[in-house]
Amino acid sequence: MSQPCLVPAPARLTLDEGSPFLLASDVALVMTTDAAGVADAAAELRRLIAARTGIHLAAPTPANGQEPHLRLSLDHDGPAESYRLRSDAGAVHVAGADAAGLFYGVQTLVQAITTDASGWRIAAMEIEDAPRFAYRGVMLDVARHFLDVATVCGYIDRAAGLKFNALHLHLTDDQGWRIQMHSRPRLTEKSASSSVGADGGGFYTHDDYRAIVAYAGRHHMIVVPEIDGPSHTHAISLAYPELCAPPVVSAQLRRQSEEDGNALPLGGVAYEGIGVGFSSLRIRDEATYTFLADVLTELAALTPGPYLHIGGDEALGTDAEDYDRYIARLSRLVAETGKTAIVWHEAGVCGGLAEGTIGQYWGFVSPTDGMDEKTRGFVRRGGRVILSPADAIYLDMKFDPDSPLGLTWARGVTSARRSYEWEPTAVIDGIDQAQILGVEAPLWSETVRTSADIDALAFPRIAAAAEAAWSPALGALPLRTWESFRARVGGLGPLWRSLGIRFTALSEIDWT
Ligand code: TNX
Repeated sequence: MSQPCLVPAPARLTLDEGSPFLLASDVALVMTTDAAGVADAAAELRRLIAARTGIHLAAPTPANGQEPHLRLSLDHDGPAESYRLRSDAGAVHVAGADAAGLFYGVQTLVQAITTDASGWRIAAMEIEDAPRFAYRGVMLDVARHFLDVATVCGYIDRAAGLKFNALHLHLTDDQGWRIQMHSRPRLTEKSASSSVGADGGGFYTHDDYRAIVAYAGRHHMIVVPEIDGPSHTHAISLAYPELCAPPVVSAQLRRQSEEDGNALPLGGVAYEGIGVGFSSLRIRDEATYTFLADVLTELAALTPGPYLHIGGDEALGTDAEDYDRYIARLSRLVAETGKTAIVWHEAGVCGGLAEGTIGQYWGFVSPTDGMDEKTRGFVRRGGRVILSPADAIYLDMKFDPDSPLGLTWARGVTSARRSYEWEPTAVIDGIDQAQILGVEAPLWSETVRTSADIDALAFPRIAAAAEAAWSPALGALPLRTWESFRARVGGLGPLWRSLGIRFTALSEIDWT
């Protein structure tokens, strides 16, 4: 019996000699409790088994000793989000420490289904598994191109299946504002219809956003909304020009706009190019903070998760003192809403940064330009760090030089191997396991328009990010090696296909 292909690699896996469990339509699905979350986990299991095997299991029943059965329970004694899975010829038992743990155990069970001439089977084994990091994120940029609710929910399905638990939505940028604000209706009336490449726009109503939050919640994911500033704010100027400083149009931005035929981001003109850093809010004007307080308060009320992201990246046209002033005000505004701020790493050395602010690092696996020093600033202020090393897990980097999808600024084409072979505790000196809140894989959407584009860029490299976020350290287990990963991911091809994931069949991966 070949090894089951599990991604992310579980913390402990012991294969038994015994006969496998045979999965067929006579298998009972047993729930030992109807506690919250168990019925959802059972529904997820039935859905996934039907997709993978075509077998439609009967609705779950209370335990009655009948075999063969799949049993779901909530009696695992382990940390948050952990689970235990035991399988033999008679039964498969998944026990969660909580509803999230049970959900993750179900994902593992489905990955473990293999097939041969005699049918569908699950190897006899025992797994004890728990996440390494508490925050395991993916990010979608819905600003450069708007992505509709169905597309976002499709990505939630995919990410939750890899045990991610946070969806960061980059809701605002120069090219568009994507969320309705009752306090500031002009934002979606004036600032939401543009995108990179003039592909049209869009925005989420409150109900749309609530639908995403609820869908994420059923998949044990929080939503982390981002309102970027003080730069990446040109779209705001279309609705509230009085809040925005004149754009800093560099020679480079001018050249680029000529090359790709985009209008310069001048007053009242939508920006549909891919330049960054030219826009800024008016940092010394109180009206700016009245606006931001309205927006953050409304967004906080819509968002059950504990975080609001305030951007802070690439403020190229903002001087250091003004930048500091903005970050100080915003990180405190977020604290006033009862949430914790997350901010890109540039803000780590700002004097006024609120205590406990979380920093998100987007430099390389080997830091350059003092980005490591900035990131250590968050820890000095009692905050922790989310790692998104761009040359490893920016999923919008090209996987193939000849594909129109993807960018190349983070050290060119990013192979799956480069996505995989990095260790979170080795990125920034002085930032260790305890200071790392987690790992997040962003997907910026300059070149992304559709769900198929997302799949092609994200899969399979998203699996490498999942493993960095969930599994023990690189090299700490026989499974935590590139050779093991390329075989395990390869084994997921049939499952991904059955779920409609249009992954890129990179030649580095050992597809089966
Ligand atoms: C950098 S890294 C950005 C985004 C771009 C992305 C493209 C960071 C925080 N900002 O504005 O969309 O590169 O890869």
